[in-house]
Amino acid sequence: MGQTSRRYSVCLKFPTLTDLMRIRKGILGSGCGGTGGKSEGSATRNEGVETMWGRLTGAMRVLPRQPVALWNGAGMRAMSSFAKKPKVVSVTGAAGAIGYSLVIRIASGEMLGKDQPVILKLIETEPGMKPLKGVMMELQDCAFPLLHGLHGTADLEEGFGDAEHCVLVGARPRGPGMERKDLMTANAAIFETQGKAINKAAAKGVSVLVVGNPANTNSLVLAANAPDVDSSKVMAMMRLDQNRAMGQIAEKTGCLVSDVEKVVIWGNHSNNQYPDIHHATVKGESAMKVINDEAWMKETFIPRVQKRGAEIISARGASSAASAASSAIDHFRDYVYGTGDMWHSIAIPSKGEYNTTPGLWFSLPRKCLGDGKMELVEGLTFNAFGEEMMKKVEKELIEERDAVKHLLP
Ligand code: NAX
Repeated sequence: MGQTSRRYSVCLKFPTLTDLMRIRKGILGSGCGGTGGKSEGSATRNEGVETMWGRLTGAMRVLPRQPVALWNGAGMRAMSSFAKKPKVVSVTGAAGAIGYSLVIRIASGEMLGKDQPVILKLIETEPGMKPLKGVMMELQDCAFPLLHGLHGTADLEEGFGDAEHCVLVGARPRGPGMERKDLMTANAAIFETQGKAINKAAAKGVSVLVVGNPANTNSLVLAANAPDVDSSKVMAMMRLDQNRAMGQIAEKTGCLVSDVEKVVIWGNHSNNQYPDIHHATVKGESAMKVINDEAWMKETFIPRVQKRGAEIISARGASSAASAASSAIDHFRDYVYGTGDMWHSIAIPSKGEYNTTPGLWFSLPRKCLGDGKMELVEGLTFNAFGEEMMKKVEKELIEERDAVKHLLP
């Protein structure tokens, strides 16, 4: 990716009394931090996006400071939106299909809570800068009170600067005649560079969610190139697979998705993953007993979850975007706020649990305890079919790791 200093930004800060008086008089309307600004009326069409965002600075300054009703994942409560320090969230591939859906939801407070201001740093390739401008304009037009800063850049260190959470969506799509292996090498190289930049520029304690495929092996490459980042905070997204599996079980049993618990996606975000319902419950009853249809599980459910991405492409003519963005939101919200005894499939480096090869980003069931703390669900057993599925997906992850060995320092 071209490393340039090209960037766009919106700086939002709280108004002082003097600012408010000047805004009222129409003499403050553009420029970060309110210095040297033009009035809104004086900006012309050709002054560019920076100037338009400068206008936003003035507009948004007068918005907050009002108590608002908030939802923070634990329930409704009233609180000033200024109670918390803004968190920096960096998103790569922000102008792509998933990114477009994702950044709006982050800025609206769905990921980190409706009382948590955010500063968004959006990272794109050079060709992605133009559509990114458009995405940023839309973010501006949403007038989210929680959006306290907005920056767009192709420069990695700038984009990851002080990031507390990173959602890495940007990756190359598979081109004509490109083998999976070629795509893997091309994308893994992106994550090597991004790992180095995160290591250098992100905040201490940064947590990273890798969405770009192959997500599990990209996570491995990223963590290997970010030695100062806690590798257990580098996670490959499996939540979409989990949500897909829950949706299928809800449909099959005629229940609500919220009635379905303890579904596990073992292994990789790929066609070889093992969506496992042996421990799952529907309204507290064993899903295996409620469904009572092993053939459906093996011949319909598992392949459907594994290949859901392709099914969506053939129906929609485009890959899953809104559901992937929604799953990234679910993942981070639950990771930050915790969900008690609920199980989530999350891929972080294996320590050999469930006889998996240490160091692979092998998805296992975990409980989210809040503040990024997780606990492995232990003691689950497999039948012969499950053992075979586990071996198959582990073999795939080992092959992927071996294909990117040259990128592991
Ligand atoms: P798009 O092609 O619509 O968007 C990708 C965006 O990333 C583009 O705007 C592109 O300019 C940007 N980009 C490419 N390289 C970049 C780099 N080095 N730095 C910053 N930005 C970069 O793809 P989209 O549908 O948004 O999918 C993005 C990725 O998510 C793909 O790798 C896709 O395979 C993966 N997915 C992962 C899922 C998961 O569950 N883990 C599910 C959905 C999705 O398939």
